[in-house]
Amino acid sequence: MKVLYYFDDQIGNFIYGLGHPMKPHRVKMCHSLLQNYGMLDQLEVIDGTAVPVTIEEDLSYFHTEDYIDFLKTVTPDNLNDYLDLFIGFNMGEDCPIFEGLWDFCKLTTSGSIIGANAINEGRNHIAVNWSGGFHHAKQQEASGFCYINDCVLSSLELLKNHYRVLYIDIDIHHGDGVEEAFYTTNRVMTCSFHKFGNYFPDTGNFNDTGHGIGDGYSVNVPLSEGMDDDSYIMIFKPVIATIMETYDPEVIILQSGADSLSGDRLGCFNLSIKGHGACVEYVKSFGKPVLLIGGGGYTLRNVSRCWAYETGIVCGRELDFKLPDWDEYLGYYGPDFSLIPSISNMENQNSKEYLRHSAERVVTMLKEKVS
Ligand code: VJV
Ligand code: CA
Ligand code: ZN
Repeated sequence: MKVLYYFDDQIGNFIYGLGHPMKPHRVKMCHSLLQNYGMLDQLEVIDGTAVPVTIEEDLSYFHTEDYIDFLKTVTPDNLNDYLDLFIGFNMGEDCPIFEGLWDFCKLTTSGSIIGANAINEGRNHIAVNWSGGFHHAKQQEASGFCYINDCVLSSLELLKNHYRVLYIDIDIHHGDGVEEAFYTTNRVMTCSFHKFGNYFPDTGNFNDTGHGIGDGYSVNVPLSEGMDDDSYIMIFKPVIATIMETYDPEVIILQSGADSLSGDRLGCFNLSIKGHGACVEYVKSFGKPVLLIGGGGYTLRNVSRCWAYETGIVCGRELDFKLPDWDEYLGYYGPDFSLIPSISNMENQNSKEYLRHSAERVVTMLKEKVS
């Protein structure tokens, strides 16, 4: 069974705005690497021509009609006619109205919904959408570069055929929109690892564990800057292993935001692509169906390499350390021109004691509340 891989060539052309850190072009750079590594034959590739005819209805399973109508209607040219809504729906510098926004929302979200649907129908065991992962979007509000929450929508799609869905989030930011959507249910467990303390969106502390029958089913691992591979895996493994034991999900969504990598323009962790990929490998090792989606990642040359490497991982293929030297974007990858660039020498502000204690705390909470 091949891995399903969603990519649409149009996505690379959308521009949030001059100087805006979110650059959809990174998805195209990743695709180019996959192509030049000869990976596309190993994948079942689908594109935006597969966008479901019901996509607008699908969006309304989470978002309100007013909000969807606004996104559908507003353009950079008519923006002034919608100023009240613009403010009410939290548009602005982080979430600008750009040319083609509605098409961008539909194209990126579709990849995650199609992937979830393919898993539901047993057509694929693993599905990938690097153009998804917009974990901050709320029911009727944009937030943190996110307009439509494909993480929530694909969870809802998976719930049609599965009783327990696990959502894991290794983006450096807290997956607040997904957590909020499923805060009071035990049918989707959310688990986010993130920088916490004076950092967007300022939520996701240990004690935020869910509410009502959902108590215990929101898992948060707040971290400080400088997380390196050893530290990350040291906390990731026991937390995920315990979730697999106690919750025993039938299917997993992994939001693999690449802003947790060393040298990210917005991030402050110090993970190598190997360390980031080790999380993907570990999640895959449980043998459950996985929907693998993108997210943050603002140093483009690292994002594309990371996601290409991780596509290799889910296909069971370790890509050559040396980048294909005919890649269209080869110039981005100097001076090393390797798949796995080295990390920085920044200080790790997470002590081993803090990490051990945090893992212990989360594991204890899970054993107490989840069964
Ligand atoms: O920290 C914030 C919010 C502010 C208000 C808006 N200004 C622009 C920034 C401070 C409080 N927003 C964060 C949002 C991070 C979103 C991360 C998304 C993901 O990776 O988790 C998932 C895809 C933030 N950090 C940095 C910026 N905004 C930022 C936005 C810009 C910018 C520079 C930095 C927007 C436009 C331009 N430059 C030109
Ligand atoms: Ca996260
Ligand atoms: Zn992020």
